[in-house]
Amino acid sequence: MALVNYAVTDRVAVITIDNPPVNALSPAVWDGIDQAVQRAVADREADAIVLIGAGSTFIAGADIKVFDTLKTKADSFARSAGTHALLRRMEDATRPLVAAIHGNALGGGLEVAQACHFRVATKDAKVGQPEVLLGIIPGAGGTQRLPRLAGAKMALEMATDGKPVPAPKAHAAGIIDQVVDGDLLAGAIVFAKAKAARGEIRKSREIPIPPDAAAAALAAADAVRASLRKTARGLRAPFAAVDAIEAGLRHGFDKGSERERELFAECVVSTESKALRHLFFAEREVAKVPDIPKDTPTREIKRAAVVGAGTMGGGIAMTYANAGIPVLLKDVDQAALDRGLATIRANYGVTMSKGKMTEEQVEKTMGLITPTTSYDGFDRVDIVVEAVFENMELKKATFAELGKVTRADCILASNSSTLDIDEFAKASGRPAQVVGHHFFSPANVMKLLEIVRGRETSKEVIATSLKLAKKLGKVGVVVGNCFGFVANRMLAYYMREAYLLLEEGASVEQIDRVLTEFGMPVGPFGMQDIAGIDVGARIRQYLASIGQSRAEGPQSAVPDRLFAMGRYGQKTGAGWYKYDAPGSRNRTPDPLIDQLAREEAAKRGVTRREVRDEEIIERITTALANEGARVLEDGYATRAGDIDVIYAYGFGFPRHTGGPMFYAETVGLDTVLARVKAYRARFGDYWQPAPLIERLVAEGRGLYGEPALA
Ligand code: 3H9
Repeated sequence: MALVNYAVTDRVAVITIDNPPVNALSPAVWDGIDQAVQRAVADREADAIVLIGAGSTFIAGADIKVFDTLKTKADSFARSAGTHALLRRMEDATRPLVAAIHGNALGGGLEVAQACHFRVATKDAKVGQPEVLLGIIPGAGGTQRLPRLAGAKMALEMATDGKPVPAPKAHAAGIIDQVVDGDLLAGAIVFAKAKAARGEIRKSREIPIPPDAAAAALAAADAVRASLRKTARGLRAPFAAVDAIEAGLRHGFDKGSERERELFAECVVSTESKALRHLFFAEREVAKVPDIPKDTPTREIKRAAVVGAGTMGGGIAMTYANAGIPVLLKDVDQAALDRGLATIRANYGVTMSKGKMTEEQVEKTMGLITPTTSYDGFDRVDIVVEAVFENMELKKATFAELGKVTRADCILASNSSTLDIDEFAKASGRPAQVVGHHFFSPANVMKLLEIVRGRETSKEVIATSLKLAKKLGKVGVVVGNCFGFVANRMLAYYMREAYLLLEEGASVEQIDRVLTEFGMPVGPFGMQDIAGIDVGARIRQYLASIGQSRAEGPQSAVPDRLFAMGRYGQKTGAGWYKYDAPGSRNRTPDPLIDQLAREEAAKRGVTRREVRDEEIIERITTALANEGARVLEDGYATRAGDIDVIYAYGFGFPRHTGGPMFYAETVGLDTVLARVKAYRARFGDYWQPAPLIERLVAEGRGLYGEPALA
């Protein structure tokens, strides 16, 4: 089969794009469409043309891999001339040209459809301009044709938030001309014939924008820019999309198209776009674990149980219920269960107040959660997620019980964030079934699931976990079983540097501000106040009891002093910040922290100084990358990209940097290495370059196999 096929049915030329899995527009597909449309125009047997996708979708966009071949802005600008001319040729077809959309028409896919004269779609189809999510803008006329079809307000929204729009909404907006019930191709042919009979052709680029609408649109563009300044700080692409739309509104289609090409060319070679494209593929790559073949058998998870109705357990139960999987929620006594359920209800209340769920949906979902204080019914579940306190003995005892009360094929997962899951495996008596399922707080919101592979975890359990993660709406990443796994092992270094910077003279507010300006949703101290200072302190106590610490180097005593004072963070009304009341998010700086930091600095003989914002970023990102490289070399993560995905989804590490490893590569591994050496000279031998980084720098290679950003 060719990539683009041509046939004539009932005097309608049907052009079918067949480039599995998503009909991405590779150069050959672009050419194929172009030639097929010209053939149809010349075909005496055809009165109209339908363009449709084979398989499960219309066109998911340009082939993203091709963007890597665009090395310079000038090259990209020059090449886009061809695409624009091609779409204009399509639009100039002398017979009605109808796009028939099912599945997705995204990015270039929607732009191809916009260059058709009409668009019909199935009810469940979606259309969108998600380019900004890849750090680019619609580059095939989308910033010019969409405002003419849908109005500038909707076009601005679609081009800056990147969210797909369902067909009925797109129909109401004018993007889709007809929603087809029943067979799409048959419906499209009827539609196309009717247009041919009336001799109707409508070129999107010629749809006029009345002067009053243009004035309102310009005001809308300003409003969008103002809101992007808050929500898209540090990003270029969303602003570029607004600029391109505005250029069309002010100067017409041709000048607007030229501006679109310039802005697209500028964006496609940007680090922002390279980083976002890297994450797009890294996110899909994580599902591929080298020794777990695609055909590894998996089990269906129809019923689940969660042990421990605390914050994490409750969030995990919600995650299962949200995915429609009935779940038992067990805790030791009714009071604990009542507290857990009250929190769950409150969380759903917030979802409801945001209009994301109706009361009926909440009741139905909560009905899937069955509270219990016993193990009754555990013999019927397919998976148990243990979410009791982070305490080795308690967890081992829980696994010993679970080994007895569940079926032999039931998966026993632990939500431990740090501890050795092989210990739980041993305690359960069924090590092949034991796996770590490390959710991130809040478990019902954060998209990451670290799937921790124990020494004896079976391949079937890993494959099932990956499939289950998808069903739960999570991105599952398989990691090895070391202390803290990947996310928290690296986080210990992030936090070490934050504490030390504090003692050296930076303030809590400065460090949090610098990290949020970098793009983190919350700084390290704000994050700890949310997660609970007690959690980290208890882990440190446990490690001290077995003679270990989480990261080499000086351990600041400030967090433990806060813990001793009962300052656990938001929940106690005080932590690194002061809060209006326990549970409140309204925070103010607390001079006490500075005093504690001074005392600890004096004890360690540290001279306080003014710390530059840049040093904060450099120290923290260098610590993360250096430890990430060790994680990689030790084999606890499969690829550098897996670490990037973990940090993007587990901690909200800014996507436009590509994750901590990709960021290190954009900074330059040689620079990272030089920094580690400089820190060693300045602070002590606990700073040691990761051997992997030393080797890669010596060989002139990058973390991704190649010099990644050549
Ligand atoms: C664009 O169009 C720019 C324009 O303005 C034109 C400028 C000139 N390219 O996600 P899945 C692969 S920018 C290449 O697992 P799902 C994907 O890597 C583009 N490959 O499936 C995976 O490969 P593998 C704008 C692509 O069902 C496989 O297809 N468009 C592309 O969960 C299956 O993907 C977008 O940003 C692509 N465009 O979700 C849409 N798309 O099997 C990007 C997918 O080897 N795509 N692949 O791992 C998506 O959002 C989702 O893939 C989609 C399907 C929702 C379509």
